[in-house]
Amino acid sequence: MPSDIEHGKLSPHSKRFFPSSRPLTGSKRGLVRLWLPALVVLCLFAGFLYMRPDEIAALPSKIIVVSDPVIAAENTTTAVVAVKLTDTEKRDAIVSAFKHAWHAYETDAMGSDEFHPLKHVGQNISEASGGIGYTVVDALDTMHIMGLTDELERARTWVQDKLSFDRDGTFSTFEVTIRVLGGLLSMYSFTVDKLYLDKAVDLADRMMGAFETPSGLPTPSVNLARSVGVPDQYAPDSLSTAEAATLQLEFRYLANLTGNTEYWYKVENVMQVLNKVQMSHHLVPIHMSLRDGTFTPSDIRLGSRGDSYYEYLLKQYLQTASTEGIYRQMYNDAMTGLHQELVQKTVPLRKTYIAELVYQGGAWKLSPKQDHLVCFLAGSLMLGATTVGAVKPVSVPPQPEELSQTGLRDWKTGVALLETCMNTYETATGLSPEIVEFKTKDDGSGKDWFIRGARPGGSSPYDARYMLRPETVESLFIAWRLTRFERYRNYAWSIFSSIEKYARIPAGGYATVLDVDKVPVNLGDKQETFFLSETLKYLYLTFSDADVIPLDKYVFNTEAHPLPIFNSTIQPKFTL
Ligand code: DMJ
Repeated sequence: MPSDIEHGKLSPHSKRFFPSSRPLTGSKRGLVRLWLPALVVLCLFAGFLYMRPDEIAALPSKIIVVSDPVIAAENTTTAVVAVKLTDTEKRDAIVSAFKHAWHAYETDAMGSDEFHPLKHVGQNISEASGGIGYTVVDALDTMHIMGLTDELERARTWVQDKLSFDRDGTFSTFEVTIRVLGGLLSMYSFTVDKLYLDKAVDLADRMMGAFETPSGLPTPSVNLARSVGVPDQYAPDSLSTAEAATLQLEFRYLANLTGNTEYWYKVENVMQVLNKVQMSHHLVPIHMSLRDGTFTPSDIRLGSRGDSYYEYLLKQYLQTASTEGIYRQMYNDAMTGLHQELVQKTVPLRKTYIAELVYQGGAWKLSPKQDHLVCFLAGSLMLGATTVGAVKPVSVPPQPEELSQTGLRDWKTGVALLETCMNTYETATGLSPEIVEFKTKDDGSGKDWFIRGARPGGSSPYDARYMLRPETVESLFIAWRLTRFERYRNYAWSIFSSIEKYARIPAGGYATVLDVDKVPVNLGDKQETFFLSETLKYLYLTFSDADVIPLDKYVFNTEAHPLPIFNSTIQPKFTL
């Protein structure tokens, strides 16, 4: 059904809202059918204003229709009107959750890389050498965005007085980049406080040794005190593809800030190496060789070790104001490969999911398994559709004629995948498992996914856990921003409510739910740092106004640290 209200105006073409100016000659029944729904909406709206006078100030200047014009042609959604942007009450509830998580960490483990909220203790990644501020730095910009000035001041003091990267231990090149370097750079972009830039430069300089390999691909780990790369002890030639290709936003932004081209060219070279060994479908196996930069025969997936390669193709293009066509091309090619090889539908209910290609016995075989991690792709596809896939300025929500054929394709897949991701939250706790498998045959049970190894009364398989992951709320945030459909806020709120109900520890902090289908829950003793940097930030932004970190001014790194879009002062070497 096409929208009757567009961008705050009643469409002049809408007979429903603007019946002909000729005198009405139809029957009374027809008249009632025309005006009754409008009257009901008006009464509800008046009632809303009466009940919530405080919200009047928060009303947007426009009334926004919430039916997806791209999907509407297929008649799958119902229009709902969203009447406000900031939802103060829900946003404040998310801030309270952040404080509950942060204060527990601050009390029991301040400065430790990781936090075990049940034991009330912290732990460093490299115990021998000391911590590098994983949790503190990962959480800084969320505090800044939420306006938590006291907490932020204390955290800044810790960064100033205690944070040191002179650590003679082994640290993941990828994790340190996305969490610590990304967090520092995001804070610098918001505050222009030199403390954060100086720390970022110190850290980046110590990481440069990771790129000293025959191929130029970085070693998976790095010793920060010695600035030397550390190969994997069991597979010294091997590196995860996503880990090599998820450093670029951070190092490129730092290069642009400082003028130090070395940061830029080291990570750009990784993309050149990757591009040289592209397969015909432009999807990437999850392992590479440090020696010669080729792919090692291995699984192909949008989940662990593959995911953010695709995310950063799009975001590298967006980061430099859509000027580097090479990334646009690589992204488009990869999304076409994705649709040809991996986009699948479940058999009973025809839900869209992203399968994996498992490498076995010398060949790739399709497997109907999907990590929770894959749910980032829903929002990524929608963001890509409205940028790379746009043929003219895109409305909110996007109109079909504004998108190219591939843009339309990606939008529809993103919307459908997000619904599937939400289906995986239909569990006893309302939380999604780490990994699901989709049914390829109808077993008559009315459900089209399951958790491998889960049996009634049996012990909980690893796949059944929810570890406070952000990917679905990340996609809901993007979907909300690009459409303003209340449906996405409702989904986000239901996930947040389940986290509150089942993952919150009354004494402080949040923990992993070990089995999403078991109530009462058993908790695993870890509050992941991405809960503070990603999950709660995306939830907060979903209930905030759209001009808080606007999507046309920032790219979020894969750990949800916003980095500004900029016009590069550095001449790229990797071009079309
Ligand atoms: C985060 O550390 C990042 O989003 C990363 O890209 C993969 N997943 C975790 C959170 O689930």
